[in-house]
Amino acid sequence: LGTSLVRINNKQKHQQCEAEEISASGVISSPAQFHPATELRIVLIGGRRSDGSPSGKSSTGNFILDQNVFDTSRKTAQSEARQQEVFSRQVTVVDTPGWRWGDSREETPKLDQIEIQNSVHLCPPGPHVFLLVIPISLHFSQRVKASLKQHFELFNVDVFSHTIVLFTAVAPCSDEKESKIRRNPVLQWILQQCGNRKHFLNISNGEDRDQVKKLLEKIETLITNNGFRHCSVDRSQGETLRECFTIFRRKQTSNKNGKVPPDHLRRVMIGSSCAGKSSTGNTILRKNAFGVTKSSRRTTHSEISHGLVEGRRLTVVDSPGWFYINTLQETSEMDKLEIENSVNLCPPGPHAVLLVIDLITIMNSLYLTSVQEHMSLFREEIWKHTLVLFTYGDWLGVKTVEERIESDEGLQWIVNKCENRYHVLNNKDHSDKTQVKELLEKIEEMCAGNEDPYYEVELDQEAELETKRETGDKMARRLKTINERKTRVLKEMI
Ligand SMILES: Nc1nc2c(ncn2[C@@H]2O[C@H](COP(=O)(O)OP(=O)(O)OP(=O)(O)O)[C@@H](O)[C@H]2O)c(=O)[nH]1
Ligand SMILES: [Mg+2]
Repeated sequence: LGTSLVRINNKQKHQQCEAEEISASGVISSPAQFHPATELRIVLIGGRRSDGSPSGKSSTGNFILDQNVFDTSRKTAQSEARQQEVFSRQVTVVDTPGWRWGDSREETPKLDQIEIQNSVHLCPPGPHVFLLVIPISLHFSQRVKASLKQHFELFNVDVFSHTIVLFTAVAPCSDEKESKIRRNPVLQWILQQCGNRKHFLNISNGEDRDQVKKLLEKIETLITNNGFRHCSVDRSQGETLRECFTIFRRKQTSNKNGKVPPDHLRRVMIGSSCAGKSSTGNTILRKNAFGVTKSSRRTTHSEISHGLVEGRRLTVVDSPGWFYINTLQETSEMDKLEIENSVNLCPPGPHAVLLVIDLITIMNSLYLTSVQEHMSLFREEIWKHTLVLFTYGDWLGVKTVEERIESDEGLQWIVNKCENRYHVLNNKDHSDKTQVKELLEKIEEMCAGNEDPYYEVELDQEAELETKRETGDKMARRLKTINERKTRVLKEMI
């Protein structure tokens, strides 16, 4: 996206907003006052012929902007925005990939569809006009009509009411061409949908700038008729599209080990009680997925949640904590079962185990032993997939985390055991998106370095644990009934 995003300077943006505010409030009532517009935002759309030859959107873009800014030597794969001053207007043109004129939307590659959808987000706050670029020599069949309808649905807005049909040709417009348009029912249908707005562009005559001037004037008339409104654009859709892009790009680019990083990361959080496991899950998923300890609210069961973050599909498992200096024996059987079972909730196994440790508790020998013993609920190789996640980053003060680790032997042991993988989070700061992004990158690096990308779970163990848990649950229910009965009897006696 980086290259395709056009930087519109703030002043222009400001002017634009002002113009739109004024027009929206109706202060400017006469079209003459608005004409000519100071800024025009144009999206070029259209198809390709079945032999793959283009309809000329990129050439049209270059023609309008009077600059060779769009590459016409190859198929446009990405929507791109370019800006120039043309006839005293600041004109932004967005070029898009074309679909094949007769193809149904399903036949158009998904990435092209996303690129087409994204075009409207490249000219914020939204395009004034869509130019449907049609080479006059094209044969228009009923299939083309269906294809056009389906591809127009890619946009949320009523595209037709913002569209001008732009007939391109390599010769001047002739009567013969005019009559071809009149005779072709599909072309007539398209023109009707677009309120009969059309323009001819002889792209072989670059000298004739008057053609462009007239086009800009037609666009301005359209803007006036549309009540000076540009197409409204759903910003949240723009964000979702960017996430989709990242997923696609990541699929295409291999990481440095030649492995493709998993686009679906599974991770489990393990740690002592109140270390901030549930909060960490919420920070990563950017939502309140897990209940956070307030007074006595602690996590009692392993829970799973999902999300789409930084272009990755994430599965996060939260688990109950143990009292921080408990030996394994001192932790209740139910809690042990839940912790053990956490990794089974995301088969075939987690890519990362986040050993959550808060930076406010001193890692004394009891705490360290407790961590070691509770980690032994899993196979030794769990350490290869473990990253120390320090919470309470806001409590570090002027110290760096490295200084903190150096000053604490217990922490040193744990960080060494995890081959120096650690990350600091401040779960109270939801605005800092980079802390999660960096964590995801560290996890990917760990996956890439590991022979097995994830800690494989033993499926029969899951069934075994489930049976144990059910027995535990039954026992707990029985104890609860007995206790309730005892309480009732006692009350009656009293
Ligand atoms: N200041 C600060 N507070 C945090 C941070 N992370 C968590 N907390 C607070 O620490 C408390 C415990 O957080 P939880 O996320 O519930 O801890 P947990 O590990 O899930 O606890 P259990 O479910 O009992 O095992 C809550 O009051 C959080 O708001 C952090 O980075 N900074
Ligand atoms: Mg919790």
